[in-house]
Amino acid sequence: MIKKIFQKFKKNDNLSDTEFLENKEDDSSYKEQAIDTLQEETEIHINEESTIENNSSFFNKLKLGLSKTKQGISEKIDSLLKTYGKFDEEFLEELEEILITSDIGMDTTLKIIDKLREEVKSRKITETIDVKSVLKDVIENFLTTTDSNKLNIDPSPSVILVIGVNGVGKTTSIGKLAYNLKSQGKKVLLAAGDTFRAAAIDQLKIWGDRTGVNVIHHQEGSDPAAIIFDAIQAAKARKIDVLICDTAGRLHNKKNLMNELSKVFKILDREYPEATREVLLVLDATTGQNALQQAKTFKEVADITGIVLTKLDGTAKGGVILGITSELNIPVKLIGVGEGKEDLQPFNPKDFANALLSDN
Ligand SMILES: Nc1nc2c(ncn2[C@@H]2O[C@H](COP(=O)(O)OP(=O)(O)OP(=O)(O)O)[C@@H](O)[C@H]2O)c(=O)[nH]1
Ligand SMILES: [Mg+2]
Repeated sequence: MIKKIFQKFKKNDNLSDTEFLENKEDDSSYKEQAIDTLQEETEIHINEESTIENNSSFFNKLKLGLSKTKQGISEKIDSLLKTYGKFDEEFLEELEEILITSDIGMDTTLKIIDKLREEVKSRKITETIDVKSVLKDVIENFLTTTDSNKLNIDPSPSVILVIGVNGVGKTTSIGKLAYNLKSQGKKVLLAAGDTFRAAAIDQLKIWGDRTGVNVIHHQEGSDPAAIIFDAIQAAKARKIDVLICDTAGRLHNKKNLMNELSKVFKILDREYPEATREVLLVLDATTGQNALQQAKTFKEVADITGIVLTKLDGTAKGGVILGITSELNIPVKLIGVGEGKEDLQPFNPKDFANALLSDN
């Protein structure tokens, strides 16, 4: 192995293998340099490979993650398109039923139907076969809000506060996000702001170990605002690009939860005003219309800048995403499609509409 490494350096030395090895075998600094270079090259190679793999598998993974929701919407729409030749009010009524049962919600469904009717008329479409692409456009439009879907972490430093009720997937999403940002070369730090349960702190520490990211934590029951304070100081001292803060989802009551959040916001305002701020509300797609209700409640107390919609892989209720974006005008920024560290994807309205209504 060492010989192989040395051969990489031999090019510049004009020596035979044996001479080279004899000269260099006991030169430890040379050895270290050679090993470092080889490791670096291997890493670059692995990263290149995984980027290529990610690009080609990205859309497939999204489709796979959405397979249950697709079964609920896409397959039913396809069979409807086959049954009805003509685009008429009866067709629209059937479509309305499919959308409502996919958890898109009544209000949003009616708006989608109205928009579809309008678009079909203006594009002079009469055959149902041509309706699918119009519906894709309409859905993409409903998923698009005035704010960008891109995670707002530039310029550095930035802080991401992750909020949401218990069990929705906050800590898991933080772990995945830390992995994702670190892979992009960012310096990431985590703050264990959920002090309500000891297990919550341990869970974040496990993600920290898994992703090689440090976690600032105190003990169970300590003041979350104090942890956020310490984490901000650490982030400044260590020149961290992105500080991600976990928060409790479960407290004795809603009032306590909201008070705790407002204390955390005060610390952020006072101690880290220069940081680009992102407040992500995590919602569990499997809870359907309940997720919409949670979003409305949190919106009253927090300036939510984006939504992370988790567990899309385990539900046929992914349609709720349309209700959330169109009713609240908050962009979905990330979606969770599994429990692994790579199962968090950036959200893009066009890709999502295409994956949802794709033919296979
Ligand atoms: N299938 C699937 N499971 C997920 C996803 N995201 C999170 N989970 C699972 O959901 C469960 C709850 O996730 P947590 O990250 O602990 O949720 P939390 O919001 O931090 O919960 P609390 O700390 O109790 O407030 C865990 O078993 C996760 O593995 C996802 O995108 N897909
Ligand atoms: Mg948690």
